[in-house]
Amino acid sequence: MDTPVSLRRDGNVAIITIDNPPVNALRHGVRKGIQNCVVAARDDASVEAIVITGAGRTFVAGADITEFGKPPQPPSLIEVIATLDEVKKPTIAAVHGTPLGGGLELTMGCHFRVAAPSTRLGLPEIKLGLIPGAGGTQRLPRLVGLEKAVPMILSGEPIPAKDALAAGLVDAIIEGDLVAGAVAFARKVLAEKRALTRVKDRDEKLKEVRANPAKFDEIVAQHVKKTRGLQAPAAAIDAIRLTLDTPIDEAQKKEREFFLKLVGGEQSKAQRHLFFAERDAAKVPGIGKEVKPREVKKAAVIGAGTMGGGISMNFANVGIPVTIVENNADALKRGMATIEKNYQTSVQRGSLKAEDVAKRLALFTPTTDLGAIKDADIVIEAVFENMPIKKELFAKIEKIAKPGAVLATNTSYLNVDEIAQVTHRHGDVLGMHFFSPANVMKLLEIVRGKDTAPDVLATAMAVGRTIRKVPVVVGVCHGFVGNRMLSARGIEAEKLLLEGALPQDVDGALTEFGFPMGPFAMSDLAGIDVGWRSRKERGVRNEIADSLAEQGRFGQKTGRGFYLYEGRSARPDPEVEKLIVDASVRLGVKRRNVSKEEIIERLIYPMVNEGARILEEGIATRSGDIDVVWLYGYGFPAWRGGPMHWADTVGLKKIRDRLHRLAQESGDKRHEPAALLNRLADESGTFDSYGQQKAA
Ligand code: T1G
Repeated sequence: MDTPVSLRRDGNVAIITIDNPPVNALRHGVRKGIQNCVVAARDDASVEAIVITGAGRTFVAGADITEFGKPPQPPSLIEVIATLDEVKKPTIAAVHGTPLGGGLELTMGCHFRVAAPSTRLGLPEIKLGLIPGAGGTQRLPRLVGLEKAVPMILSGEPIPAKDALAAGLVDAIIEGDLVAGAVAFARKVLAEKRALTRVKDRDEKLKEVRANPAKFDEIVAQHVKKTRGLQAPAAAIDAIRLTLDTPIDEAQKKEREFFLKLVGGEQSKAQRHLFFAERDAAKVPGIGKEVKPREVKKAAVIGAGTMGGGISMNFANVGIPVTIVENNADALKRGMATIEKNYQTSVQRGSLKAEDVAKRLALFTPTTDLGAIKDADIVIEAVFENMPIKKELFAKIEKIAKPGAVLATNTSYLNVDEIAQVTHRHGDVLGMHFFSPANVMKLLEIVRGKDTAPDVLATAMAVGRTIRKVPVVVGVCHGFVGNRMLSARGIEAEKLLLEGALPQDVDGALTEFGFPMGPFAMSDLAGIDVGWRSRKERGVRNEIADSLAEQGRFGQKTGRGFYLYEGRSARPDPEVEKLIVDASVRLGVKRRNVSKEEIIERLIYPMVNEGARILEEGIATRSGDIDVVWLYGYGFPAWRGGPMHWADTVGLKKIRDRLHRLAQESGDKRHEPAALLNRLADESGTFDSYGQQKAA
């Protein structure tokens, strides 16, 4: 018998407890259970008040996302809340953990909300490409006002209990036993004969904006971000606007229409795919709960350059002491100055308090003595991307580092197994590939070497989560997952320039697609010279990028690259256009018109093809892992779900056929469809179904 909801009594108070681990999601059985219990308590004359609470680590964290897209089963959440609305006895929601989405909406069917001190309350639907669909856009503004509700709904970010109390979202903070406190609160309401005003009937906080509707647009303007093609933010604004002039029952119907349109749309499907893909990425084959991570209380980072400095900040930001090593005092001084400057920038932006900067800087031990890493639990090397230099350093590190220390390299391309070979503790070595700026970018590619010990991998994953990164485990190959696919895109981008496109055409098509920036603007930001030097080492040439570098055009840092720069603003440069046209002539390439569609196909299809090879080789466990890498490491638009999910929506047969034609037209073997892509295209399969088959 499925009984995720129970009803018990504490004298004249009925207590309804939702118990559906892990996060009390509102699946069908839960909604039905709540409905039945509310009706039972409502109709029991001996019950004078009702408390609704959740068992386990959190109150209801929302609707059950896995049920979206499936046939609806009554009662819906709206029906459950409507039942609550009609209860003439005090109803109190007692919340802890993260009452989110439908969970918070459920509480807004109650007369009162009380919360444990550490509770975080919010409506995160926008992160799933949705809007609140059970009254949230109408009821939250009635409780906290539009100034507070608009940013909560548009950002999807939760607020802490004390802010919720101040805003009127909760009526009391309960220290100690939450349910006992809620029952006492209920009895106080009864004793004081407090008015039982339904949330849906509370308009006082809407009066000011209703009197001056233009104020609503001002509020929205303050909080609406650049949405680059996202549908949910506009729908959320349209729904919230209904609070100004539409009776709530009618407004909730409209909200529901907006919600249903989004839930059936590609964008929300893509963002829901990423929600689960991010959680699946944390599940590493062969690393079950029985594999215990090693304890990490002290970290050491070798190299205080851009990457080393950013990596070190991650540890200090979460209170872990970090030794940062440079091979000379000047470089160390520069590195520490950059770290301090980064912190001061956060203070100016208001995302950090001045006293926190001092606390964090106090956790740094800057030194030029490599010996100082001797008592670190994890050592991360972030020196120049050069194999001989890294090998020489690892040979030294392993002689100093204490037994059991995890030895990680931040290489972005090189062979981690080859680096491990210079040590006598291969099992302790792996890659931890951070992305620049390392103190900001959330992605962490954890490179599993062929001898990396399971508990070392588990330690790196745990450290990754502790420093608030999204860790994804990848195998050893050139460029791992992200950079390997990026190279496939980069080669094609250069070819498109030779064939007729200009940097602004290619970047324009990609930003229109949803990326924050295109390959050439990105190259100018990272520095054209970085790729140029590594290509020179490998004896390969990108005709246009290298010609620019040879002219000292390194990008933003020299004020000119693929674009001309005034500060950060870029504009096309006729000199670059001439350089490109001359290169086409020099290489005998006849220039032609290149459409946006072709640009997108030529940039992303080869990435997908490389992604398929990466899956075949087992460098990535699931296609979802690749999507998470591209979301958090390269700005792939979330509403497209990542390159592999997007490919599934385009259709693998179409992509395979286009790549095949491209291979024939260009003679470039790289475009020959990967075996996996061929197979899935022939079977009308998807990368997602391939992942499920493998997981089964
Ligand atoms: N539905 C189904 N499964 C869920 C879920 C949900 N809402 N939330 C979490 N899970 C699963 C998750 O996949 C994982 O499974 C396990 O629970 C633990 O999650 C009508 C339409 C609550 C802050 O968007 O943000 O309500 O991997 O690893 O880090 O208006 O989960 O173990 O098999 O993330 O402690 C709105 C989503 C839904 C909140 C906990 N709610 N969840 O974080 O654990 S839309 C949300 C979270 C809605 C209404 C609308 C987080 C968390 P597995 P976890 P965590």
